[in-house]
Amino acid sequence: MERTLIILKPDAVQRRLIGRIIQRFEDKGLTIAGMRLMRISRELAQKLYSAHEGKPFYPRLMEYITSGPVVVTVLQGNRCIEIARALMGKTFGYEAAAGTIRGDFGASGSFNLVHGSDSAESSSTEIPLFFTEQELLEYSPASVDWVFPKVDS
Ligand code: IDP
Ligand code: MG
Repeated sequence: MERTLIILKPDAVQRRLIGRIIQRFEDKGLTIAGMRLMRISRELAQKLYSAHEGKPFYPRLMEYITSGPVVVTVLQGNRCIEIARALMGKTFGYEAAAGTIRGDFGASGSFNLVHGSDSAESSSTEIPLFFTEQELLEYSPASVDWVFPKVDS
C-alpha cells in the first residue's frame, strides 16, 4: 500500500489542533504507520524543502518549520498521497476550500498547518528523512477491507 509523509507544522501544535487534524485522516480510513513529536533542525528542514531553496519565501519557510515542535506521521492506504492532499486543501487557508484542513483551520498566507508529500517520488525521499523502516509498523486495522476493498476500481 502507498505511504505518505504528513507533518503537523508548528502552528498546528501551538494551536492544539493535533487531535482534530489527525482525526480527519483517521476518519477517511488512512492508517497511521508511524508517528513522532519532534523539533525539526535546520539541517533537516533544508533537506525537506530543498526544492524551494532560492525562492523568495524560503528563509521564512525555514524559520516557520523550525520554530517549534511538530508531529510527523506516516499514513498508509491506497492512493493515500492524493487522498491526503485533497483533505489538506490548497496551500493557504484563504484559498483552500471549506471542508479541507487548511480551509477550515487556517486563514494565513504563510502558516498552513500541514505538510503532505505531493507525489510517490517525494514520499519516497521524505519518509526516510524522518523514519527508519523498523519504525514504520505494518499492520491491518480490522476496518481496512471495508475502506479499501480487495477488488476495487
Ligand atoms: P504545499 O505545502 O501545498 O505542497 P508548496 O508550494 O510545496 O506547497 O510549498 C511548501 C511550503 O512552503 C508551503 O506549505 C508553505 O508553508 C510555504 N510556502 C509556499 N509558498 C509560499 C509563499 O508564497 N509564501 C510563504 N510561504 C510559502
Ligand atoms: Mg509541496
